[in-house]
Amino acid sequence: MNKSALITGVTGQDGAYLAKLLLEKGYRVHGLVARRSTDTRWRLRELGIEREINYLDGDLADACSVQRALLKACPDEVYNLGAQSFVGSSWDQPVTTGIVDGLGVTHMLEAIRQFSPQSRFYQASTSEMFGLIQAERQDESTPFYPRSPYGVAKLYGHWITVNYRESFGLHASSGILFNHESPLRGIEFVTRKVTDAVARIKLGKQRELRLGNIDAKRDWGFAGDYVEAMWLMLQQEQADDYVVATGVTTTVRDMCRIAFEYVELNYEDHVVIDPAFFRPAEVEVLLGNPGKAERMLGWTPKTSLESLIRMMVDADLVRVAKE
Ligand code: NAP
Ligand code: F7E
Repeated sequence: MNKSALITGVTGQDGAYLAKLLLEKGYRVHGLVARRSTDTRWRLRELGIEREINYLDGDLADACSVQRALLKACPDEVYNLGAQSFVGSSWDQPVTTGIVDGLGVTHMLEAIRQFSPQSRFYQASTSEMFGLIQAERQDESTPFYPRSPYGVAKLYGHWITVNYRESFGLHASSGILFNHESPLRGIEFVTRKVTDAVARIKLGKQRELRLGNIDAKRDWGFAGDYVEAMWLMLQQEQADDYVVATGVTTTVRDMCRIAFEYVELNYEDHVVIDPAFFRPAEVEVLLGNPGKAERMLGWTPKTSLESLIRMMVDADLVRVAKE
């Protein structure tokens, strides 16, 4: 019999790529979708899978809705990707971020414990938990030091996942994923903000790009590669925690240079530094060590930052030209 999966955050970047991967593997895919007044399925449409998902109404902040969705889906695997995922907004909406990204994980785990303890569980943890880094290269044993309400909420989500695994024997794994991007990335995140602006500037629809701290460094990978690591974690006999990263870190400045140079422009002619985009507390540098994922899961990143940025600029050139 084919396996089934419940994905929270199925309309997000990772949810869309993961749904596609699981559908290709023959899974029946259920997606928890919170009620919104606007259409949020554009990513699933772009991947051509909008009609292949069974949508279940529910919000991670609402424990009853999560339980109901789990009972309807009876999934072999649950991927908890739903979150308020934008670090910048987490200072403006700290309580919502805490409820959805922190307590929402407990809602999922508690529903699994009570109604579906055989379901395997994946928690979308994050390199933001390392924040003010305590080691030059961060791995599974590096102490955490979050620097935003988002990072703090996700740290709760991470530890409650570990705790339910140790307390109740649930097959619950936490993927500590470093930044991963794609043409389906939300426009508020810096890579997509840059590639969208590059396309607009190239096509004469915009002149400047306003950014914050371009000296920040990130370990950027491709979302399509990273969802494979999520799936691999749930195929292991034992649940565990894994860092997923490329092992290469780059400044926002150099990422801009790559994007602008691809269309024969110079970023220095267009980027304007705007204090409005600086954060109350910054994560200056992140650099992951994916050694454990490589050894235990046989996972390696396949996409360089250069090809990722080229892929994103190409997609944005097509989108902007169509407007
Ligand atoms: P994303 O594009 O922002 O998607 C987030 C998803 O969560 C959307 O489908 C959103 O639904 C849904 N959601 C938001 N609030 C919800 C609620 N209250 N109840 C149910 N669903 C809700 O994020 P992503 O980049 O795909 O990331 C997926 C997960 O990985 C997130 O948990 C994120 O924090 C984590 N993560 C991401 C990265 C990264 O670099 N991308 C790295 C590490 C960890 P709507 O579309 O309706 O808003
Ligand atoms: O910022 C700097 C900003 O918003 C990256 C989420 O997926 O990855 C993501 O969080 C860096 C930061 O991603 C602008 O200050 C400069 O240093 O693209 P971002 P993030 O905050 O790293 C982690 C792993 C997650 O878990 C999150 O869910 O870029 N930066 N100027 C800027 N950032 C933005 N957004 N906009 C700017 O204008």
